[in-house]
Parts: sequence; structure tokens; C-alpha cells
Amino acid sequence: MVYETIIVKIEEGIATLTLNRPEVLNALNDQVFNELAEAASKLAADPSVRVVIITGGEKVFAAGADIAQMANASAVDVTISDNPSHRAFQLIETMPKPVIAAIAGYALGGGCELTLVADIRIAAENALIGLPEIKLGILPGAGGTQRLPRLIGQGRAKELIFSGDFIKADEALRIGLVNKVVPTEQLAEEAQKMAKRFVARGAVALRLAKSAVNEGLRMDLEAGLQYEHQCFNLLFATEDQKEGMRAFLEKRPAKFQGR
Ligand code: DAK
Repeated sequence: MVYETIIVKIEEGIATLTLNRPEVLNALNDQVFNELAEAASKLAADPSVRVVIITGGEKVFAAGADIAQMANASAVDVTISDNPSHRAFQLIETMPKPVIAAIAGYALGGGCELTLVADIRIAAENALIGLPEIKLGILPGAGGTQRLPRLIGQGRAKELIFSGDFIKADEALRIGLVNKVVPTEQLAEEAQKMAKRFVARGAVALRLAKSAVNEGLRMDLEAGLQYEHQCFNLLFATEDQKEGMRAFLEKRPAKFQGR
């Protein structure tokens, strides 16, 4: 598939997926969601890809879902839509490898919600993040009311959702919405640097560690602990576990094969 609204680049095990509708601040329409879904399912299945970075470049991440596309929709249109955003977000969230959102400029509405399906968020100093849906007479409908409170707690999430206010990168860091803040011109480099740290780890252990966290968050603690234990046990069937522990004992870096 030839993408028109995103750019996908794969280098040294790291796939960078760049949103590319600069004329509308990377507003997310159905085409973007469909292309994101298509790319995510390909990257998930490609063993040469070990980490995925989602970004909009140094100016803007995404100013939300495309308001022009939504403005005249009826309740029936919205209800019977095959919901491409849900499919794209689900494929990204369940990607069996780490996903990093590298955020510069606006990450609003659906743009902010897109960052919430990534595992890790890095913000540039110029980032402005928010859920302004309330100002449009709607609510965050692409996971914002569910994922944001799980990430930063319901009090802070409700303040953002009820006010529609944008917060700057340092405030996003303070409330745990992003993992780190970096100078804007270093955003791509910092995301690459973090991705490289993950590329060096065992792919199966990473996959199961991500699954243990994500699935565990949907369960009560006892069930989560049991699921963690099953993931842990399974890793003893991998060559990577043998190599990792042997390398430690032999005082050398491990060379993981991802099996
Ligand atoms: N949609 C469409 N076009 C947009 C846009 C958007 N979200 N954001 C910006 N643009 C367009 C502008 O219309 C303008 O186009 P032209 O007038 O040049 O043709 C161009 O991008 C540049 O924008 P501005 O001229 O407005 O630039 P400023 O620097 O003055 O302002 C801004 C930047 C980000 C503060 C402003 O553009 C703005 O407020 N944008 C809208 C932000 C917003 O409200 N975002 C939330 C959208 S609602 C769901 C799926 C998804 C969603 C919900 C449910 N389901 C499937 C259930 C998500 C909903 C949303 O995200």
C-alpha cells in the first residue's frame, strides 16, 4: 500500500511512522486512521522491526481528529461507522513491541489519544497537550476518558477533560503524562536513543513484558500476578533467557536472538 498521509521509514530495527498532513496540523481523518492501521499491522508482523516511533516531526504531533470530517456527521453516521480510529489505536496498543510517541507542538484530542496508545511518550519543549473536545460540545471519544485516568489518575484527567485546557511539556512531565521532556531540535534523536536501548533487549522478553503490563492492568491484582507468572515461566523456554543469564555469569554483554 502506498501511504499518502503518513511516512514509514525503517532503519536498524526501528520503524518511524510520521504523520504527514502539515496543512491541517496533522488532523486525523479516516484515511490517516486506515493508513495507521495498515502500517501498524505490517510493522507488528515484521520481525526485523523491533521498536516503533510515532511522531509528527518537530512542529506538530496532531491537532486532533479532522473536525471538517466530523462536523456534519449524524448520530447514525457515527454509530454505524466502522470506526477506523478504534482499529488503528487497538493495533498500535497491542503491537508486540515497544511503541514510543515523540511529541512536538500540539497533541490535541485524537492526537493526544494517539499518544496514549503508545507505551512511552517523549515530549519536546514546545509540546502542548490537551483534550479540547469539550469546547466542541463532545467528549474525548477515542479512549481519552478511559486511558488518561488510568495513566495520570482521575482527578487530573477530569481537570483536563472538563476544561479542555492545553498543558505545556513541563506540566505534562510533572503529572506523569509524558516520560521525559527534551529540547525540540533533539526530539527525533532522543526518541532514537531510547529506541536503540530497547532494540538491544530480547524481543520475546520485551513482548511478554509489555503484554504482562497491558493485560495485567485489565485484571485484578491476583489475576495479574498469575498472568505475570505465566509470562515469566514461558521465558525459560527461550534461548534468550539462557544467553542472558550465561552472559551475565561470563561477564560479557548478552547477544539476544529473539527466540
Ligand atoms: N481538524 C481539521 N482541521 C484542523 C484541525 C482539526 N482538528 N486543527 C487545525 N486544523 C486546520 C485549520 O482549520 C487550519 O486550516 P486552514 O484554515 O488553513 O485551511 C490549519 O489547520 C491551521 O490551523 P489554525 O489556523 O487554526 O492554526 P492556529 O495556530 O491558529 O491554531 C490550534 C492551532 C491547534 C490551536 C487550532 O488549529 C485548533 O484549535 N485546532 C482544533 C483542535 C481541536 O479541537 N482538536 C480536537 C478535535 S476533536 C472518535 C475518534 C476520534 C475522536 C473522537 C471520537 N471515534 C471514532 C468515536 C477525536 C476527536 C477530536 O480530536
